[in-house]
Amino acid sequence: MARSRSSSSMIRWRYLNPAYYLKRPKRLALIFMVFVSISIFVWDRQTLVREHEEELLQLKEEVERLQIELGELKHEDVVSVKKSNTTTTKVDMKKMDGVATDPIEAQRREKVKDAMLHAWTSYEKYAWGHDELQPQSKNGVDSFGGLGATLIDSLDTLYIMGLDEQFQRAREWVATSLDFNKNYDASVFETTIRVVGGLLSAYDLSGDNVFLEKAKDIADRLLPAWNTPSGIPYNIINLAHGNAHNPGWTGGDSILADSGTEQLEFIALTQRTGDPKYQEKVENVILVLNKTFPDDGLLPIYINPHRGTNSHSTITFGAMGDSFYEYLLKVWIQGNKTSEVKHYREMWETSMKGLLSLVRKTAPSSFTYISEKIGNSLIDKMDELACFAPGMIALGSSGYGPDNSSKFLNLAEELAWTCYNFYQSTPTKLAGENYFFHSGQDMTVGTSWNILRPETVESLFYLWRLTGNKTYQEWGWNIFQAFEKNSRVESGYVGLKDVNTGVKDNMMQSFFLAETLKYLYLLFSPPSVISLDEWVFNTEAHPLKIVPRIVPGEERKQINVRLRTRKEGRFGGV
Ligand code: DMJ
Repeated sequence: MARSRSSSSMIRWRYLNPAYYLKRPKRLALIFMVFVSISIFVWDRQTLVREHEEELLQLKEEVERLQIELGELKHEDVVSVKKSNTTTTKVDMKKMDGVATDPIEAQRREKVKDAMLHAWTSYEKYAWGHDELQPQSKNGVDSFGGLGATLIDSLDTLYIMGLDEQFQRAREWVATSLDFNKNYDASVFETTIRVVGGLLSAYDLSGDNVFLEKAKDIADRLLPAWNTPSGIPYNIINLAHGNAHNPGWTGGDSILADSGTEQLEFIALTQRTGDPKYQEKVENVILVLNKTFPDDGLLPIYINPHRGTNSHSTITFGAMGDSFYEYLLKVWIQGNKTSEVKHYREMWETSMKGLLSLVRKTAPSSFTYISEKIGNSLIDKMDELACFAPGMIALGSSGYGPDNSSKFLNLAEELAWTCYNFYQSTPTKLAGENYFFHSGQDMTVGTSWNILRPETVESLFYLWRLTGNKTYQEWGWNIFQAFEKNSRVESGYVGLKDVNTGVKDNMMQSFFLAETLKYLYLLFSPPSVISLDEWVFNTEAHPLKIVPRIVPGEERKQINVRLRTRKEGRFGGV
């Protein structure tokens, strides 16, 4: 009995005995296959669950993002309808309120806004509708033909700073009182960068058509200036009659910067109106210059408008040369860096090779500077105006491969240090108009006035945005404080006749409100405020929205699509 019980329990447990399988390979194979199938099944289920969880998470994030976007769209709709029935779409600067910033940055930004308010209020009170304010004598002057230059130059700064009431008052003046039918010989360059640029920027920010209409009006009055044998424009034109000529002191020549600094504005105008004539005129200038573009990409400052070639004259990144190089880079950016604008980038890179050949260092402190050139001789002089170059070089540096990119960024940083020292080296801590570099003496002020120029703070703004290095904010803050100390007067801001003595002049330049204060304000604002990925600044610091480029022959079709997408709000506010 005992034996039979033990043999039946052995039969029950035989499956656990390895010998049971080893003796019969078929059983072993079967058990192996069952094991593999179960493993695969379990692994597959786990993977499915994981994938499912990931998908769920992504969907949740997407729903959250869409909810935020919906909320913003609803808010924007309400604000636009309330504020202006002419507004199609607008950029909401109040979004900045939600962005967390350093309390010191916020405080400094407020101080700059306060400076703008002081400058603007003084202009409103004493020079309303005139081109510029003379703060000491408390009156307006019409240095640009009575086009309200300060008012137009200030529109976007007011808008960006959220000075809404001031912006609305300025908008009303543009709508009701701005009249371009003036029997006045205007500078094509100054009128383009301040007036066309200022109006287009106000249009891009506010979506208010009145600005676009006015920009078209003044651009149409400037356009005959390009009717020359070569297509290089005359630099002066009568706004009422359209007669164009060059200033007597150039010997009949056109000026490089004056002829090569309308591209951004006129291309933008074509993009926004669908009319190709503006873009055609200004792009032709670059094609003409490209025909005889030298290997070092450096052009003398005078061009013969009949032949389209340069006359023997100074080569400089300062006065009369500067913004020609700036626009080669910026049209490439405005054109979305596509193949159609490749030649702008190529020309700019060629000019940067030339710029490297002008770079020198001072003794004993090794400040890096950009010299000037006449014929084959280098001149050890640099204008404060050329201090826009560090910003331009930094902006263009990312378009190179890694080696050149860091080489150019380093150069930009070295040059910015020199420009900052143009300020730091004077008793007032404000820079003179130009500097000479004599061996053993580092930098010496040449022309010693300061007219509230923006170029150094412009470069500090770009360098801070592109490197994130807060040192540039500190330098900008020091410069701002020097303006506050030396240039702020009871009724506005004035320049200095001499940065050594601090003696004041009697002029509040319109670019102080358009550029100097705007770049300072943006230096202390989050990088999302007028993002460099979405906007390109003209040479007067007017941000223009980057939109798809118009292909010649397709203008009408493209503009219709663009207007449709603008209404649908797919351009993120503009
Ligand atoms: C501005 O009108 C522009 O920045 C121009 O390109 C150069 N000069 C002044 C400011 O200094």
